[in-house]
Amino acid sequence: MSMIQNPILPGFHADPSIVRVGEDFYIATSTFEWFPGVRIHHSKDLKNWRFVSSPLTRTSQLDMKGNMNSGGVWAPCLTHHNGTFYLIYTDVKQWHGAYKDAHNYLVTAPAIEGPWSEPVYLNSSGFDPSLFHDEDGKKWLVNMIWDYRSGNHPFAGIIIQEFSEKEQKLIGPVQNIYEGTDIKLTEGPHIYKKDGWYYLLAAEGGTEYEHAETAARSRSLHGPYETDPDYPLISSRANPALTIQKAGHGSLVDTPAGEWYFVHLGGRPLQDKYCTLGRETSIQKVEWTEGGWPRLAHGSHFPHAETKAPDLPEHPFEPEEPKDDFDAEELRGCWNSLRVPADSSWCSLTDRPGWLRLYGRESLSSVHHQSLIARRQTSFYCSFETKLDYEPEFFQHKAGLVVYYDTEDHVYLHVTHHELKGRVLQILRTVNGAYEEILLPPVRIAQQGSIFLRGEIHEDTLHLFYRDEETPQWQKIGPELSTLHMSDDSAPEVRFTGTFVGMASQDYSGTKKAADFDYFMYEEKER
Ligand code: 6LW
Repeated sequence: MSMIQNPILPGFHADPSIVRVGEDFYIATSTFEWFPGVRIHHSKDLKNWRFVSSPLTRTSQLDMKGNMNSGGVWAPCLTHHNGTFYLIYTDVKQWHGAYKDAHNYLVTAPAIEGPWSEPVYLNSSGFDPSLFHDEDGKKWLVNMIWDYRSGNHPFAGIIIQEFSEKEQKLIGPVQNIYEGTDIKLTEGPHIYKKDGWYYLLAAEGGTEYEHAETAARSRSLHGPYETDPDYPLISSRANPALTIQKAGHGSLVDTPAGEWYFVHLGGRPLQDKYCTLGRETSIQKVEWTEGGWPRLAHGSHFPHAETKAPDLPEHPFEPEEPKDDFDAEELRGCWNSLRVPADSSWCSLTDRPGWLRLYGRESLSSVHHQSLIARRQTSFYCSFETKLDYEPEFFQHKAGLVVYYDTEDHVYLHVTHHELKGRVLQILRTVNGAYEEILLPPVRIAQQGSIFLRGEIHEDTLHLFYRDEETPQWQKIGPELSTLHMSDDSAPEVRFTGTFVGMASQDYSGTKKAADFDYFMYEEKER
């Protein structure tokens, strides 16, 4: 029997929304403050997945300049109807404390690769918006709603409102259709119609170790919705032995032959707590009871680390090349920037052909104009390296290799200038927003020529290395560092992304000094 190994999308890929179009499956996942917005993966067998598109590529669709960490694109919803893809998404500007500010939008496209439309503004009443296409042709926006009157626990249920395609706006009354169960914090809704029932699936319990997904149903879209008497459908609650923790928020899909699957988020903790890879996407086979409720096919509420594959021909894709030589004119799909697009004002593959040039801008703690390009860490065992041409003239010129969670937590091995030593290497680390220089004094290096920088991650440890053109062997630099602070679970406030590795460049003087990267190699290792 063929099995699917979880997670199917390793590394930070949270809040999966799945849709089938004919024989093709697509999953859209959240991207938060990373640009471009929303990642879509494609599969033909639910087992093998490849990245296919990121719809939000322009600031007219998504401008996250100034957005707080873990704001931006939360839980998107991807659907397909009459030859058109519909993507509903939130841009969360601010969400800590009593002040909530999230805006919901719709974009559409004739094909998954685009072109994706300009956005239609929908509402700002809550987050996790999704779209339901009813059989009568009407479309309904479904989202969790904040109760702005009620302080710290402002989750007030799931609302629906009609979306008029003709008028391109929401019309008619807002109706609260479901207040959730005693697990509380009901969010992430998706509605499905099956055998005359409207099924409402919603996430509950907050997106950490208490997370869960609950099903409810009604004969009418407008309710009343009855909760599955055996809820939740899935949760890792109270079972720390499970490989996949935090199981919850997800969505349902069927195969052409009528087999059902639930894709959901989950985290794999290090030391029983720290999910440095963020919340990843897993899949479980689902069966329906005679009474018409969905159940995990293996017969419990707990996520399994593998699930039975559907009866579909296997369809593997070419694996991604570990080394990116930056020879193309556009960045590969694995690369991301912070909050705004990687445009030619700071990021170029053509100003020095064959190299990625980053014009230095603000610090790694800026929520506005960072020159940083990074990719997800997708394995607990990996290495990454780059070759850098950079001639700093001032201590506020920096460029190098970064391991980045957010502005509060990152590690930076970089080349900079020291008044007495000239060109030096330095390691900066920020833990929970507190900044420290790990390497004091900085290490003097060759004053000319390329510098090679490397990192190796083994579970919760990070080692850094360098060499120059004259020395073929890597030299270790700095102490062994812990990666645990670069996780969802290590900050005082809940946060949602995961660890990235990449390249960055700063020039606080405003003159945009260039740093040139010849390649970036990311390799996964056996344990
Ligand atoms: C997601 C929502 C949630 O939109 O976390 O805690 C958000 N709740 O469902 C980020 O994944």
